[in-house]
Amino acid sequence: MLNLTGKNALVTGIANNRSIAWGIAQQLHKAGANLGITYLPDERGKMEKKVAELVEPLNPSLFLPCNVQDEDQIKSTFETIREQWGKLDILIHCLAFASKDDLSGDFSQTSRSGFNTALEISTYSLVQLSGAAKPLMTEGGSIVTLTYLGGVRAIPNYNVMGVAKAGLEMSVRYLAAELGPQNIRVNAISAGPIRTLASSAVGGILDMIHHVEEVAPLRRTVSQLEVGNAAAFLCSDLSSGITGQILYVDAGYEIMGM
Ligand code: NAD
Ligand code: 0WE
Repeated sequence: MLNLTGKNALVTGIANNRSIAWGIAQQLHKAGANLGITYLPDERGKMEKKVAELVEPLNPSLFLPCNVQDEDQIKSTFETIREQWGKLDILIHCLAFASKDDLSGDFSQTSRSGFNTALEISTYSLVQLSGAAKPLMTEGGSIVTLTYLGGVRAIPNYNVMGVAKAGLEMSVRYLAAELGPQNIRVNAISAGPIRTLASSAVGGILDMIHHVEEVAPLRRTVSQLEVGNAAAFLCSDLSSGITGQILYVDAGYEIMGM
């Protein structure tokens, strides 16, 4: 049923074995997709080594550095895809960043540079990567990004990231409208809180997780692999009629009023 054999999938946002992108990569691999993995390079090459070791069992046919703040790295990533693969079917956008200073305290005190950085890395990067992917998705395609309820409701301390996610969700709709005629679908998964590198650095994340465990209809949080399964669905022909949507994978938390 869920079959991604013959599909070329680029997965961004793997930092370690807790990354949501790692859960997605595993499920895409399980469904038979051919993987390309990008990582955020650092000066000492530590990230490259760590991510390379982690993803080795998935036999990625491409493994490339891609800092979305660097136009040249994006260009060469898609140039390599064109040369090595010829076509791209699936793009997973699974990255976000805001300065830690801007993820607590008063939202009104967000600096201009902090605001710009958060929206550049967390929001504009989807537009940028989708624009680069478009000419390579010659047989149609599926683009999936990750969002959070803090883009729709005011969640304490999410602050500038909430504005970034609101922009991301609207970008999904405009991209879906533009790319639909080329049979490229664009959707977002709104995941409930999960302990990852990004979320663990946030004060109070454990309290939020305990709150979800008490209130969500399923009385638990979700796992990276559950998000991965939803992503595999959105990348497969099983979801061929779905585009421009925000799919909540949050154990039902979003429907609750109290
Ligand atoms: P993570 O830290 O594992 O992933 C974030 C990734 O962003 C890392 O791989 C990091 O290298 C990458 N990144 C940061 N700046 C970058 C740049 N300039 N260029 C390229 N890559 C860059 O954390 P995660 O929780 O798996 O986050 C993945 C996505 O899921 C994010 O969009 C996040 O907002 C979203 N999300 C997370 C949760 C949660 O509770 N963890 C919930 C809903 C949505
Ligand atoms: O999108 C996210 C995480 C986003 C994030 C986290 C960090 C921490 C480390 C972006 N940038 C950074 N920068 C850092 O330096 N989530 C949905 C997880 C998350 O983050 C929160 C949350 C939740 C949930 C921040 C405040 C409140 C709740």
